[in-house]
Amino acid sequence: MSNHSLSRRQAVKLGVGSLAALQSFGQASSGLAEGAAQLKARPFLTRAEDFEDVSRGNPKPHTLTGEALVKAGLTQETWRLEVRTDETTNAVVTQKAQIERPVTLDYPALLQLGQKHRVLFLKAMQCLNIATPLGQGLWEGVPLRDVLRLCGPMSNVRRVYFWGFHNDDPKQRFQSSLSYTQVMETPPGELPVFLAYRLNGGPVSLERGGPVRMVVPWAHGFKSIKWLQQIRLTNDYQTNDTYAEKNNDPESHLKTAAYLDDVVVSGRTAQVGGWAVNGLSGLSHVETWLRPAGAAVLKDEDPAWQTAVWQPATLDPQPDWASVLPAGVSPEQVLGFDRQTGRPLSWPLRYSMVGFSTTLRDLKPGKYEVRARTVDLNGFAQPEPRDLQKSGKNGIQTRTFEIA
Ligand SMILES: Nc1nc2c(c(=O)[nH]1)N[C@H]1C(S)=C(S)[C@@H](COP(=O)(O)O)O[C@H]1N2
Ligand SMILES: [Mo]
Repeated sequence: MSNHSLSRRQAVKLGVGSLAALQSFGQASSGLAEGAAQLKARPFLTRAEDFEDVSRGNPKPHTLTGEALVKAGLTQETWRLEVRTDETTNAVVTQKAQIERPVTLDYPALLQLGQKHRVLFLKAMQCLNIATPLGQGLWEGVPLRDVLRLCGPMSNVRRVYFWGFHNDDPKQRFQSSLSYTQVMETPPGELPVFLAYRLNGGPVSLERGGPVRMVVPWAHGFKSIKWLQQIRLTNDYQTNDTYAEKNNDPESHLKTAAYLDDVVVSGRTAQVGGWAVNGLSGLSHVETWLRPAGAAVLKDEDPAWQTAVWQPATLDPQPDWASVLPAGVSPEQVLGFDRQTGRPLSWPLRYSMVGFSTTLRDLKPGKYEVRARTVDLNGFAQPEPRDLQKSGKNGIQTRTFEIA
C-alpha cells in the first residue's frame, strides 16, 4: 500500500471548495464581508494531476517505461485480457467451473464491444482505509457481463476472480472478486461492473490503471482492479480479495460520509466545506456542529455529543453538465441520468461525491471546533452504527480554527 496518511500538500489539494459551491456562494454572498476569503474552486471531475494514487507493487506497475511496459502488456498495442476457468481445486470446489471457450481480448476488440455495449458512469473513487476521497471521474467501458458472454454457455460458476499485471511476481498480485450474480444481473436502478478504457474523455492513464481497469461502481477502490489482465471463473463461493486478508470487509459498499476541508476564516466569519460521498444508504443532507475548542478531542462517550446542536449545511447544486462532461458526452448517455431528459435520477448522484458548505457568521473571538456529518436516506446520522472502520473510514471529522 502506498501512503495512507495524506500529506498536508495532498490534503490542501483535495481540501478546497467546489466550483459549484463558489457559484452558490456568489449568489448568497450578500451577507459576507466585502473581500472575504472564499473556499477555493474545485471542479466536479478531478483533474488528472489531483487524483490520489493507491497502488501496490515494487516497482509500481505505472512506473514502468519503454520495453518493460511493452513486456508487461501495459500499452494499448500489447494489452491482452485472458478469461479462463479457475483450475484450482479445494475442499469447496467439488465440481469445477466450465465454459464453452476461453477468451483472449485485445484492446481494439474491447473498444469494438464498447460500440455496442458501452456504459458511462460518474464515480467517486475512495479507499476503504483513507478518510478522504481519492477523486471523481467519468469512467467509460464495457460491462463485465458482456465480456463473459463471449465464453458461451457456462456452468458451475459461482464467483469471478480478477487481477492485473504485478511484475510477474505472484506475491505482489492484488486481486479481487465478485459473485456471479453481481456480475451478470443488474437490478433496476443498480449499476453494472465494467471494464473501463476511458476516464474523463481520454484513455485511462497508466497511473489510474490503464490501458484497462475494472470499475465496480458501488464499491471501495480495492474492487476496481488496475492494469486488469486476468479473469478466472470459479465454482469457489469464497472471496479471494487481497483486501480481505488485511481485516477489511470484502463486501463493503461506499459509505455515506462527509469529509472536511480546512476552514477558511475571514474576520468574524468562518467558511466550512468539503465533499460528501453519497454511498449505499443514500445522502439526505450534511450538518455541522460548532463548539468552543476543548483541550482534547471529544471521546465517543463524551456527554457533549448528547447536547450537540447540528445545523444544516448546503449541498452544491447540480453543475452545468454541458461544461462538466467531456466533449462528445451528453448527460442522457451517463448511467444515473434520465435517458430522455438528461436530468439526474437523483441529486446527489449515487456513488459520487458532492461539495457542501456552510458559512458561520458573527463569531466571537476564540478557538472553535467544527464537525460535519451526513444524514442518510434512512434518517441515520453518520456514523450510525458507530465508525465501522473495517468497512470504510467514516468517522466524524473535526477541524479547529481561531477567530482573532
Ligand atoms: N492492480 C491493482 N489495482 C488496485 C490497487 C493495486 O494496488 N493494484 N489498489 C486498489 C486500491 S486499495 C484502491 S483504494 C484503488 C485506488 O485507485 P487509484 O490509485 O486510481 O486512486 O485502486 C485499487 N486497485
Ligand atoms: Mo484502497
